Amino acid sequence: MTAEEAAELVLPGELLGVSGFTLAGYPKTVPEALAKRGLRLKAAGEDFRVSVFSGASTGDELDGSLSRAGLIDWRMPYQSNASLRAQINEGRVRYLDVHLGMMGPMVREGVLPKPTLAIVEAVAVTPEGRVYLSSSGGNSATFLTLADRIILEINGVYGDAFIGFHDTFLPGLPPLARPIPISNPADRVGQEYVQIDPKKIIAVVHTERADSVARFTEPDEVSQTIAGHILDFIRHEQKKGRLPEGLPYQSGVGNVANAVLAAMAHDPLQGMVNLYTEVIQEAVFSLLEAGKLGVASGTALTFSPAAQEIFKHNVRSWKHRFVIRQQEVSNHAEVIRRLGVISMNTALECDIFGNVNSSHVSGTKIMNGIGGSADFARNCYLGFFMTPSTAKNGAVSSIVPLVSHVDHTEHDTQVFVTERGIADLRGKSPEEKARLIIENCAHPNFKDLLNDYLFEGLKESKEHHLPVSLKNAFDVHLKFKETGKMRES
Ligand code: 0RQ
Repeated sequence: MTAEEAAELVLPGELLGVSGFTLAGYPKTVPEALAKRGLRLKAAGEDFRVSVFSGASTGDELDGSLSRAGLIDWRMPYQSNASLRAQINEGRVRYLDVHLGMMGPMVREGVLPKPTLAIVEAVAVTPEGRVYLSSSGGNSATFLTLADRIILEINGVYGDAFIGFHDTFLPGLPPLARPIPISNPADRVGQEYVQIDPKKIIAVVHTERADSVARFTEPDEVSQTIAGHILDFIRHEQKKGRLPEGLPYQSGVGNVANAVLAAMAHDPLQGMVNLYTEVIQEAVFSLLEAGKLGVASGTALTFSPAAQEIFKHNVRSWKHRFVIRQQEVSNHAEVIRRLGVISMNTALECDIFGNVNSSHVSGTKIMNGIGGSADFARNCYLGFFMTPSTAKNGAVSSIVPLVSHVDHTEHDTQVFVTERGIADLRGKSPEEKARLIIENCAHPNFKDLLNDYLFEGLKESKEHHLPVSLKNAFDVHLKFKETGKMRES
């Protein structure tokens, strides 16, 4: 049926379980039609809102159009859309920011309600109810299995050649959970499709629309410098015998993450690279071109339309290099720890004691969410948090006395990296960490301020373990709030 007809089947107040992870594989035309329907109903004086569970962030066609129409009541577990972000920060959308690897189990355990309607993008569906997902795994298998009604958007841009990338496996729940049999990023342990009861399908809508992922831009100088520090550090650790060669990488969202993969592709000393990650970004192409990609296992292929064309063109020869999993498996603590993943994620700010804020600007305004960063940071073999040393054209230091919101505690972080240098925090006391982070990672414009803070902290906490000065901890944040900069120039 048409997207408009399918949108008429959505009930007021219901919980939608949608496909999509970091702008890959989300339904497009049904959400847009639903937004239009919602606006019409609102104009007629009717209240029409829905709640949306997804894998992670979806495109503007979904999160953007539904939020602008004022339709979203409750949203989980991750977003990156400007309109939706504004509504969350205005308190108009109830947003819960949870670990991406935990969302599916929480729904299946009954801790969170099960979606009543699944709206999922797929490449194909068979009469027996085999659903072949498109460019992301996300939580789609969970939503398709639990929802009573299903709308499928069959997207023609992918073509049948896309079938075969997915490995759909859902671990058991305690007390029946068994080890997940993945001991190599390339291991396939499930099926290429999600099996559903075809009687649950209430609509099939055909579309022909690419994921709206922004074009990959060449890494800037700061990102390249950060990438260089990371690669040098990895080499150093391997030489010292503390880091086995060949461990797989997880790389987070954004420019710096892309820059690291690009740097690996161009580095003559770099051998084959395997990824056990959640988002597979476009930079993976540079590894493929350099003949250095072993296998990339993730839950989303986040490629711009131009990159999707290249991917389609090469899809048959590249198939054995990619595995798309459900996010519950790509982000599973057990597998990440077994494989010994090297994890690289971006921070908004890091403090001198080793805590990291990835999600809330000035402690209050959501940016995107914690995403899967903690699934990896907590369980990895070696973990980096990277950030440019300043933000907002130098007005803000990304290294602060105390983070204004904590996503990753000092107990879960290992190595901080800025363009200024690298701080290996492993095996260091709180004071040693503080001195190292200020010396190696902070921007010179903020070093004296941070050293002054540490001095105060050491004075204030004479007989305490952690040299935190409670009196001055948030001075720089308050200054930023009042003046738009963390210090007078
Ligand atoms: O603001 O948009 O107004 O210009 O924050 O910063 O430099 O564009 O950073 O796109 O690399 O994203 C942490 C958000 C970085 C991302 C974060 C302002 C800055 C800008 C964005 P403007 P950039 P990136 C795998 C892992 C959490 C989830 C995660 C993220 C905006 O990486 O969401 O890691 N991570 N998942 O100006 C005030 C500071 C600031 C600051 C930056 N210290 N104070 N503002 N900004 N630093 C993927 C998934 O899990 C799905």
